[in-house]
Amino acid sequence: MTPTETLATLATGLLDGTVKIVDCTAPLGPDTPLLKLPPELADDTPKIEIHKISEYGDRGPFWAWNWLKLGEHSGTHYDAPHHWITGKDYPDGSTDTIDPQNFVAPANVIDCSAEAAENPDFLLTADGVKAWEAEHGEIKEGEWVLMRTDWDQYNGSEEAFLNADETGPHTPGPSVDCIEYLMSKKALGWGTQCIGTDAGAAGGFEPPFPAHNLLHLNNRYGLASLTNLDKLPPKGAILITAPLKIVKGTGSPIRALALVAG
Ligand code: 23J
Ligand code: MN
Repeated sequence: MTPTETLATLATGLLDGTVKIVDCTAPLGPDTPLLKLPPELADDTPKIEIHKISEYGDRGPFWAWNWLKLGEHSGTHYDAPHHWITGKDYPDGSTDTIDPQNFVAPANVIDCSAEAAENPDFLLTADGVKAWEAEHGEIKEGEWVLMRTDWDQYNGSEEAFLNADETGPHTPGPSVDCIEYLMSKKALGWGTQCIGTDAGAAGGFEPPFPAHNLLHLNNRYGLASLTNLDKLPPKGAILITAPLKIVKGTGSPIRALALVAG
């Protein structure tokens, strides 16, 4: 098939509904859960504010519009290499300089929902990824790897979503060797359904926050607070994840969309 024919086939599938769009995005608003860091570190991303400018009234009779107050790392969002010290010097590492070819890519979805239900501190390891590959096929260069935990079921409550107690947050994520392995496979990046790409306990790992550290060291990307991964096949979905073109941005809320065969 020529590329033109490939796109024509896709166009037909989009129009006749045999290619479906799954929305992998959480609602973005005042109730969106936000990250909490230990007290000695700044985490003053404000709660999202949506301010009405006017709504068809005296202040603008024919239109409605709002202005927003929100942090880059709010809700379903994209982590750019510039977010982490290990990725700070990439000239193509901020939201305005990443090659947009990277914003549409195949997704591998690793189902860890049973393990996460059993143990909120569950870590996916390199061996776990290799076992998944033995069943579903190899992860290839330039593809996303998404950790399905069904954690989106808690997204409506910040307390449940962060799942913190006096010992810190308890949310699933990747082990250090998991991300090392994915970088050796030249994956495009790593996505999760939790507040960030790293596990809740990852501040105490070596290196701390290995998903952030190693993804961005390798000029690769992260996705957080994804939803509806239970509606994606293990392989075969195409993920669209375009950050806003924020000048020198370290990340951005996104509308994460998956194309799936319906
Ligand atoms: C800063 C420090 C630690 C973390 C994060 C940000 C995120 O999760 C994020 O949104 O990138 S863990
Ligand atoms: Mn982030």
